[in-house]
Amino acid sequence: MLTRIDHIGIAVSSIEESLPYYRDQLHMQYMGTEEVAEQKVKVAFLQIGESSIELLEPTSEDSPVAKFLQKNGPGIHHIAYAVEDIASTLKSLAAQGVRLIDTQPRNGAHGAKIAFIHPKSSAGVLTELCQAGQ
Ligand code: CMX
Repeated sequence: MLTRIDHIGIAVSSIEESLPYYRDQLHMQYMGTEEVAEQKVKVAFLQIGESSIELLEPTSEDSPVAKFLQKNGPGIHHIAYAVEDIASTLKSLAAQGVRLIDTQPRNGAHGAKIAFIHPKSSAGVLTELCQAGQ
């Protein structure tokens, strides 16, 4: 069902301040920044092999990422796995009793369809499934 690690999401209070480390010191390829208004975040993508690092900055005080930062400070927020067919993957996981946050896909960055698995089913790690946009 899963084909690779699509990205690792890292919560930051400022993309502008965090980007130089990844782009200029680690020399990851910066792919651009995009706002996902629906989820109240701005995301910057940095390519590393077949995966990427996603820096997540909240765009409002009531953003889930702002709450994460208040509670934990900056750090790893989620891991995302690429899937070919998100709807059938969600159906299969639900049938196996996996607890889902999203039973239906929502819109992610780059036109992707995404869905979150509840961390209670994934050893405390917020887990995202990600079907690439066409
Ligand atoms: N790590 C671990 N646990 C987390 C977590 C995290 N980063 N974020 C939330 N949780 C836990 C909560 O504590 C809660 O646990 P309990 O049910 O035990 O209380 C549970 O997950 C559900 O969280 P919630 O905030 O109550 O549920 P919501 O449905 O309101 O929101 C979620 C869940 C994950 C969508 C939201 O918290 C969030 O992080 N939204 C931002 C998503 C994001 O990163 N979007 C980027 C899109 C770009 C892309 O990747 O394409």
